[in-house]
Amino acid sequence: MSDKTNEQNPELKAGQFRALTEEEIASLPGSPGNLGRRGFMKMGALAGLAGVGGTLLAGCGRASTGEQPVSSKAPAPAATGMPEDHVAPGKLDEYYGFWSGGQSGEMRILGLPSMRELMRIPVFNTDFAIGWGITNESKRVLGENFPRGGDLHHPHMSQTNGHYDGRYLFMNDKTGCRIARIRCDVMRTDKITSIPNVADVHGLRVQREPRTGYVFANSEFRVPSPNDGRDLDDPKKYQCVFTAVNGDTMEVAWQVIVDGNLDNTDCDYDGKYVASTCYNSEGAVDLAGMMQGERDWAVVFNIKRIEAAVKAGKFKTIGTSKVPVVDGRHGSELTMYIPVPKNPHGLNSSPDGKYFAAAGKLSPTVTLMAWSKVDDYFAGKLKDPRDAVVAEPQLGLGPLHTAYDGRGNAYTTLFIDSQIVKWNIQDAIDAYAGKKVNYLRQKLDVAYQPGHNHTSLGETRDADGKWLVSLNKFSKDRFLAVGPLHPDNDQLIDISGDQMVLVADAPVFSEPHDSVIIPSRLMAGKIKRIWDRKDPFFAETVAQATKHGIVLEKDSKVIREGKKVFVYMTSSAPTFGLNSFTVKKGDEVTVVDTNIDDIEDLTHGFCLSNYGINMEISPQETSSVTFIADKPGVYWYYCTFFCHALHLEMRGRMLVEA
Ligand code: K7E
Ligand code: CUA
Ligand code: CA
Repeated sequence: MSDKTNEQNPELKAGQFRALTEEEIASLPGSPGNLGRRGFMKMGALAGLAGVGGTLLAGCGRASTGEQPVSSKAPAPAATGMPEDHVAPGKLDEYYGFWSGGQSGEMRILGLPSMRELMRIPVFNTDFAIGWGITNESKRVLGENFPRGGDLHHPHMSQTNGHYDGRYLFMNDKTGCRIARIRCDVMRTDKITSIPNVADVHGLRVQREPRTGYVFANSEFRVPSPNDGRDLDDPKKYQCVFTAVNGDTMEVAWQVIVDGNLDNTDCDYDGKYVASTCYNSEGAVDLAGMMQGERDWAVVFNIKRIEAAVKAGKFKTIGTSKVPVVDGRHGSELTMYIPVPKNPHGLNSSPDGKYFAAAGKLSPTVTLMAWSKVDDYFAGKLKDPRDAVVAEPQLGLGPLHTAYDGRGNAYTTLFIDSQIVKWNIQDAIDAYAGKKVNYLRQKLDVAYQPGHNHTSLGETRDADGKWLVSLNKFSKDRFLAVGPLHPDNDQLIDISGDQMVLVADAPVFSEPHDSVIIPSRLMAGKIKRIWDRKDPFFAETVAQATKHGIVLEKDSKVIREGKKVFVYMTSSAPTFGLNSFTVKKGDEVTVVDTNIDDIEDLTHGFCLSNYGINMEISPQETSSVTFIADKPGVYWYYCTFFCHALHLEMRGRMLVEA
């Protein structure tokens, strides 16, 4: 960041900015004078953008949000009877929502329409309730020297023929350059893969056709290649790669070197292409530089050609990684670069399989491109990649992400305007072709500053057009004060009628970026309520016990191998199989606990006082933990899940001899 003075706020340096006061807003040229808090939020966001680098929003004045007339008034929610999101006590939600936990590193399960949080699944984070990052079973998934946390943005469920199939959820860790997989049958993270040759993993999507298949991952940050200390301050030599991971084995299949960078990604419904937005075609390393160009691009990857190139050995490897890396920079026959305005963000395929949309972010437009034109380009029938664009509707300020209802409408979040704009795809195409049609259907105020939005089933062929969630970054005054850190506000919107209707506000902990909404009927019978004793998640622990001659369901026994001590015990409400066990200071102790209760919901815990250890052991599960008994004395272990009237009495002693 330079020392140049910020033009808007002379007392601040470039790159620094503050929200304007209400008086300052009222005095701005073109200001309606008396802005409510919504206007205030918008101006704050604008001031932030304007305050850096001096480049304002591309191609639009501050107050212009497109010449097409549209009502931004929110229709009143249903005035009579129960609210639409009411799910009575004892009743079940119609949809699951799988929610990103952002910088908390976890994934969350919500019920819709109630927006009740049902469960948190630790993924990249450590979690004391579950013992994630503590148990041996979780460390086998995380790796021994796992980072402390993660930044989870994009959860997506595996698909078969463009339908959710209930097998896995895949998600990214932006900071740790990792991809994780959650098994939907037990809702537990079962694989984490580190992506080589990248500096982050941001956008993530799954292959729809014929199935997942590939998990596609973008990296946003450009770095030297390999990033081993060379070319430190020579940004021209930095690069970025696109990654495809095999969703079955979770091994990295191939990577593609690109020009610029990669932000969000989505694929087609034919298994042929995957596309990503790039906001840094400039290859800059500062904000002003990344906003220099009026256009960046969307890059399309030709999957079949990439596979063929890898098969033919037309690849290199980078550094110590063995992953095949092909060159997809300009001029390559593997890729297509479609110019789009300016610093695009979200990339979203329409559920009819025909189009993909890049949201303009710094341009008030969304660029709609046709997969059929991509076919034409790779067949040599389309010369100018820009001719793949079939519509470029002007929607409002700060378009970030687009969702679809399966009835021909698209819903785009406007970060700066704090609105969802509903627009009609065919009308936008007709308008682009020169017809006089109004493609705008409605603008709905949301509170405030939406990032992603998501429609029920909207990323599959089954888009049902019932619900839309707007994942808003700011909640400001919508909830009781809880300190300077505010919750985000995820709003539920009914889109089943002609007009969007705001139904509920749901506070959420930082920071959901994305979510998927899946009918509960689709998951019926797929989610286990009790562990299977043969489950692979703890199979390695079972194998080790078998070597010791232990039957985990029956035996509670201590086995010593030199300085290694294995403590096997059962848990059955309200007792541990061992009342006490004795070890020596310095021993490496492994406690293996098996919950032999087979009653649904009867979970036990094993918590060892003053050793920083807790683990969850659900019915028929085995959990284990290994630690050094480095402190002599008496240490109680106790059950942490209230399992029985005598739950508090469910405890025992570890005696550590000096
Ligand atoms: Cu828009 Cu990481 Cu999908 Cu956040 S990204 S909003
Ligand atoms: Cu077992 Cu509480
Ligand atoms: Ca740019």
